[in-house]
Amino acid sequence: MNRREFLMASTAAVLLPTPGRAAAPLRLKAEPVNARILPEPKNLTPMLGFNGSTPGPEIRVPQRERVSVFFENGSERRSAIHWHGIHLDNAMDGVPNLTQAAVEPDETFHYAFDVPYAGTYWYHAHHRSWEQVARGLYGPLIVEEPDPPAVDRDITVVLDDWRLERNGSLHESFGNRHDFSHGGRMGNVARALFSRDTVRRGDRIRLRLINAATARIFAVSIDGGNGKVVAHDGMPLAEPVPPDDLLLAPAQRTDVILDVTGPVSFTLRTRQSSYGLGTIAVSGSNPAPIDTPIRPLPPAQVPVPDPNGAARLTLVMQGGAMGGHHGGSDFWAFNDRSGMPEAPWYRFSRGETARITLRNDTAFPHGIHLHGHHFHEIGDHGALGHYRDTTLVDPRQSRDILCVFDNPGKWLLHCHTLAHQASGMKTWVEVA
Ligand SMILES: [Cu+2]
Repeated sequence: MNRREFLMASTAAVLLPTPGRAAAPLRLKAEPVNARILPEPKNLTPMLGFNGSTPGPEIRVPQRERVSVFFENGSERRSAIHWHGIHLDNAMDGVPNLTQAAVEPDETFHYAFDVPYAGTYWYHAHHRSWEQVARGLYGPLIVEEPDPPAVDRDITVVLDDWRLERNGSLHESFGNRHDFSHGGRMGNVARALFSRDTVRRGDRIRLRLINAATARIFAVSIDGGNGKVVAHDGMPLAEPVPPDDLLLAPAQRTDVILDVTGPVSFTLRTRQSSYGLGTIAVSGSNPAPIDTPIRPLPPAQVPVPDPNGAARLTLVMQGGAMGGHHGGSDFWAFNDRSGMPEAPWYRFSRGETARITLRNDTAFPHGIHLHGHHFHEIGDHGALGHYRDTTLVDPRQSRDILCVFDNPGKWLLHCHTLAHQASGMKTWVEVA
C-alpha cells in the first residue's frame, strides 16, 4: 500500500456526537468503539473512543466556570487526559510521570479545573499518545464567551486522518521505525467531521477547526462562503483576515466566521492534488441574514510580556531520518538531548517573560506545543504575532516566541507530531 495515496475522496458529511454540558460532573469513559470512517456498506473501524464514540463528546463550558470530569479508563492500557491549550492547574494537565500517575485500566481519575479563556480547545490521551490518539481517544472542548459573536450556527469541524486496511480496520503499524524517524503516522483516509450537516444559504456560521491528526499538517481550503479567520488556538485575532491558505499543524485550531453562499466544502491541498474532506449541505435560506461586518472576537485578558526583561533562550530541533542523529529509537532531540531529562530544561520564576528561538535543524516541519500557556509568535522586526499554544516551524527555519510563564508547575514542551514526541522531541520547564 502506498501510504501517500488516499483510498477515496469524501462523500456524505460525517457527524460528530452531540455536545455534553460540563456544568454537572461529566463522565468520560475510554472504551473500545466501532467508528464509521469508511462509508456504508464498508466495514466499521474498531477503534477507541469516549462514551461510545470517536471523537468523544464535545464538552462545552462557559468561560471561567469549572470543568469537572470523571475519567474512567475502560481501555486495556493505562492512559491520562490532557486538556490542550487550557491554562489550568498543573495537577490537572494529564501528563503521566510529570503531573500525575497514569490511570490504570478500570481506574477513575477526577479532573477538575477552571477555564480562564474562551475559545476552541480539545482533549486527548497523553499516554502513548502516538497510538492512543490515532486510535481515537480525543474530543472537542469549547469554552464559550459570555457575549459570543452573533452567528446563526456554531459548528465544530474536526480534521483527522486514519491509516486503514482494505477491510476497514486500523493498520496495526503503530510505532514503526519509518513513521517515527520520518513524518509520523500519516493516514490514507482523511475527513472533516462536523457537529451539524446542514446550513441555510445566508446563514452566518462559526466554524471551529481542530486538527486532531497525530502527524498530518492540514492545508485546507473552504468554499461556499465569504468570511474571516477570527482566532487561532482559541485566541482572538486583533484583525480578522480572509480564510485563504489555512494551515493547521497537528493540535492547532482555527475559528472562521463565514457568510454562507452555497454548500460549505473543505478541501485538503497536497503537493500533488486536492482531496475532498467533506461538505456541509445547504438546506433552505435564511430569511433575515446578519449583514453587519464580521468583527474581532472580544480580546482575551492575557498577561502582557515584558520584552526588555525577557530571558533569551534557544531550543534547537535535531534528528530525523535525514539528520544522522541518534541511534536506537531516539530519532529526535532538543539541544542534543533526546527524551525527558530529569531536571527541567529551564526554571522560570512565576511571571517571568522569555524570548525563545525555536530553530529547526531538521528536514521535517515540527509543530511545537507548550503546555499550560500560550505565547506570542514574533514576526520580523520584533512585532508581536499570533498568540498560540502550538507553533509550526518549517524545515531549516526558525521562529522566535515570547511567553509570559505565569502558570506555576511542570510543563511539557514537545513536538505535536506525536511520533516525534515519542522518539525524543520533548522536554519540560518549571515555573515556580
Ligand atoms: Cu516534530
